[in-house]
Amino acid sequence: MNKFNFLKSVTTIVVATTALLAISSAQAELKGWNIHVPDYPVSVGMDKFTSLMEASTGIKAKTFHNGVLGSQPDAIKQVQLGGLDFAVFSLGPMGPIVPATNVVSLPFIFKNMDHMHRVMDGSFGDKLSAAMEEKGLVGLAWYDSGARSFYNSKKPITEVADMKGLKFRVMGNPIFVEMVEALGGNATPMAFSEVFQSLKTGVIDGAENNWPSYESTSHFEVAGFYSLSQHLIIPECLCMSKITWDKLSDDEKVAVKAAARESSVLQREEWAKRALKSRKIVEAGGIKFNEIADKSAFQDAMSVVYEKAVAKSPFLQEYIDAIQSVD
Ligand code: GTR
Repeated sequence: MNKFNFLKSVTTIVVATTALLAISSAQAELKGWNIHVPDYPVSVGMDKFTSLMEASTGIKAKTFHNGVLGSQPDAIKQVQLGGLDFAVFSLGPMGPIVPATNVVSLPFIFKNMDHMHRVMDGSFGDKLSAAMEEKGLVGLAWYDSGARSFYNSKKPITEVADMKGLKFRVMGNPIFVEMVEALGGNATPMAFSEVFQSLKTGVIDGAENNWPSYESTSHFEVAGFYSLSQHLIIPECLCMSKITWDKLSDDEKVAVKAAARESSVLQREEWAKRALKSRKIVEAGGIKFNEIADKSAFQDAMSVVYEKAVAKSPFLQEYIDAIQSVD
C-alpha cells in the first residue's frame, strides 16, 4: 500500500469510527422511570441528576415523570432487563425481588429520619446496594421519602382498635399486608396510580403515605382523616440498570455516582421543604389530622410481622440487629 492509500484508509477508518460513535451517542439517550409529578422532590432530584451527568460525561438522559412508563413492580423488572436505564424506587416494593431490602419495610424499624440517614449513609446502605446489584440494580444514591401514616375516608385512627374493618391499599409486598392485618384492618395491594379512584369509589377506605404523596395525588380530597402513625420510614434508591452501568467507562462511573450523590443532597433539601408545604396544603384543604399519643400498641402488634419476615429470610435477624445497634 502506498503512502496515499494508507492515509486514505486511516482517514476512512477514523471517519467511520467517528460516525459510529456519533450514532451510538445519538441513540444513547438514557431513559429514566419516575412515578411522581414533575415538581415532586424525587423528580427535582432526578432532573438534577441527569443535568449533572450530562455536564460531566456528555451522556444524555431523560426522566419520564408521572409514572407514564408503568407501575413500580414492572419498572423494577425493566431496569433489571435494561429496557429502562435508571429510576428512583421506593425500597417498599423492592422486597419481593431483593429480599435484603425487606428490612427497611419493617414497620418502626427506624427511630426517625435522622436514624434512617445514619443507617443508610453508612456501611449498612452499602450492604443493601450490594444485594441490589446482584439483582441487576446498581444503587447510586439514597433519596428521602419521609414517614408514612394511615389515612382514610371514615374516621380518625387514634388506637389500634380503630383499624378494625377498614380496608387499606398497601404497596406490593406481603409485609405490608401482614402489617395491616396485624393491626386488625384489611389490606389490598394496588398500584399507586389506582389509589385515587379506588378511594373515591369506596373500593378501599384508606391507604398510607407521607405528606407529599398524600397531597400530590389528591388522595386528601377523598380520604380526609390523616392519623400520624409514622409506621414506615422507607428510603428510596436512585438506581441504574447494571446492563447500562457495565457499558460505562471507569471515569464515567465515578462521574455518574458523583452526579447521583449531589442530586440526593438537593432531593433531601427539597423533601424537607415539600413535606411542610404539603402538610399546609392538605390542612388548608380541610383534612382532619390527629396525632397518635401512644404508638406503643401499634409497635407491639408488629412483632408478628418481624417474626414472619425472619422465618422467611433468616438472615434478616442480623440486619434488624445491625439497624437497631446504630444510635
Ligand atoms: C410514594 C413513593 C413511591 C411509591 C408510592 C406508593 O411515597 O415515593 O415510590 O412507593 O409512595 O405508595 O406506591
